[in-house]
Amino acid sequence: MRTLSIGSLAICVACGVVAGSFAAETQVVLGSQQTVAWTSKGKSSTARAPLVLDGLKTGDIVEIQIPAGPIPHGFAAIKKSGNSSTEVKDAVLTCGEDPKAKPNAVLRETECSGASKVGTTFKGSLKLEVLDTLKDDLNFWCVVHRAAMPGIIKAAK
Ligand SMILES: [Cu+2]
Repeated sequence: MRTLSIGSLAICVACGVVAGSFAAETQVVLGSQQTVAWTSKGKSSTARAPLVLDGLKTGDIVEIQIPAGPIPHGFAAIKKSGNSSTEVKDAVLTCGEDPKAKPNAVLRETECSGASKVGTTFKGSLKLEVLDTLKDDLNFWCVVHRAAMPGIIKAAK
């Protein structure tokens, strides 16, 4: 009994040290199954007001979650030019891509057990790690609902 409690204490101390030094955070973005919107931390996107994810640091994770349901969604980075937007591929290093091929990438897809989910509709989770190249705002949208479902990823200032 005594040996057990000492062992538990040692484990707790080690966990505290690990938790304290590991600062990366995950911001979860949900593709709503009630309406055409991204939601995160109680906020929702609209066609006129993008969902804003801010304070992102190198190593943080943006996790796009799309639950099973009637409304399909997907994630793609976009570039804005005046009133129009176009999907861009150079901003996200996707599964299986050589980092040297995309020196301008600001996000990296992780958990690559299959084909990349970037730019496609999917159900489940897409995790994107913030790279140290993220300085400028990165705009994104849903590949299905496009301009009706915008978002912005902002680096910590
Ligand atoms: Cu959508």
